[in-house]
Parts: sequence; structure tokens; C-alpha cells
Amino acid sequence: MSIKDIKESAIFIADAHYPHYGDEFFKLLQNIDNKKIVTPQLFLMGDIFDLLFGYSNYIKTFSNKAIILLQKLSKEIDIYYLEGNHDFCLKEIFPNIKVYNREKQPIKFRLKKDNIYLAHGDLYKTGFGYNLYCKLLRNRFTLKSLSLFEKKIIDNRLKKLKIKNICHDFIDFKKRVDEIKRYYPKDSLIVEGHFHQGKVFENYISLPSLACQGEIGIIIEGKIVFKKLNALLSTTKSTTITTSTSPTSTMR
Ligand SMILES: [Mn+2]
Repeated sequence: MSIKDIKESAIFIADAHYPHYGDEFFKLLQNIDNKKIVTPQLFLMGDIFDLLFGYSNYIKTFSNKAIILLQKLSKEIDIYYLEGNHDFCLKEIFPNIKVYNREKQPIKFRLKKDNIYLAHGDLYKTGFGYNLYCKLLRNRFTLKSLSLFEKKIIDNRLKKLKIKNICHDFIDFKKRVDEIKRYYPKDSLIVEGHFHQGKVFENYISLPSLACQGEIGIIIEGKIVFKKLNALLSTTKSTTITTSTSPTSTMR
């Protein structure tokens, strides 16, 4: 299997937790749709939705406009979706998106000459509950017997998620990063979301959460740079201007 390249201007969105933490995610999709932001590849790094899974029409109603726009965009640009712990069983919803469930992660790409591994970031932690949940939901029989209670379960879950504080510093994050890095080849770049930190530790990039830091990752001159949506709009619009005053974090 040939390894795909991550292209210049590729965009990484992590942990938007849509629709509970603002409209930035939808705005970003709109700007890609109206070509104010031009990107050849969109990497959705998981927990893009605060709660979304396939085989349930009810859960889709909460994020309908974003789902429809994503479906449209997936026919026009390459979209990769690495499922998170809040969004899974997505193949059914997004037939034109390359969906990678937790078991298929990390996925290997190339960025210039480097090997780069992408994962949502919850691989090396037990995920028994939601794996089981996912497997159950894939089963038509369970789905049918669950559908009676579906609305109640989802309403209850959403109510809790809505008030959850998801933005905070991760104590001893460096220690956690070192543990994760042991699972990857030494000379590779690692890009993960999940932790909502937006920090870089040598070859480990913890993507910012769109819900918390309000930033996304974008490839500029072969490197991942973190940017706010507004800064992204001004850069794309004025590609001839080489200097930017917006705060960015760079890593290679
Ligand atoms: Mn997560």
C-alpha cells in the first residue's frame, strides 16, 4: 500500500465538539465551501462532534447543517475522518469521506520526507465502553430494540455533555506524551488531538482543540502551524503578502 502525502495547505481540525462550543467549525466549513479558504485535504481528527454516530436519525438532528455541508464538501476535496471517542460509526453518514475507526489508527502519511502518524489520541487508553457501544449500534437487531429508548438516552447524554468543562490544562502532560511516544517509531512525527492542549513536544504535536483554543492546524511550507480561523482567512486572502502579524506556533 502506497503512503499518501500530506499536501501544502492541508487543514487539521481537532476536537470542535460541535455544536456545544460555538459555531467555528461550521464557519470553517462554509469558508471552504465558498472558497475563501482553499485546501486540498481536510483532516478531521476526532471529537469533531460532541456526539455523533451512525444508525441513528435522531442524533443527526442536532448537527444537521454541519453534516450536510461536510457531505457536500466530501465530494469536492479529500476528507479524512479519524473517529474520536465522541464520534464513531461514521461511515454510514459520510460515504465519501475516508473514515478511520479507532482500530485502524494511527494512519501513516508522509509530510515532505518525514513519516507522520495521525491518530485521534485515545488509542493507548481503554475504550471498552464506547467500542462495545459502537459494536452494539452496528447491529441491526440491537438498533431496533434500542430505538424505543434512543431519544431518552441521547437527550440525557447531550444534557451532560453540554455542561461538561472540556478545556483545562493537562497536569503532567509531558509525562503522558512520553508514554504515548513509546508506541510510535522514534524518528516519526506524531499528530494527535483529544487532549485539547495545542502544544508541541519535539516530534509530538498535540493539536489545539477548535472548541478550546479556537485554532486549527494548517500545513505551511511543509510544517504544521496553529492558526485561528480569522488569521487563516486573512492569510488565504492575501497570499502575496509574506509577513503575518498573527500569533502562530510552529513546529517541525
Ligand atoms: Mn477525544
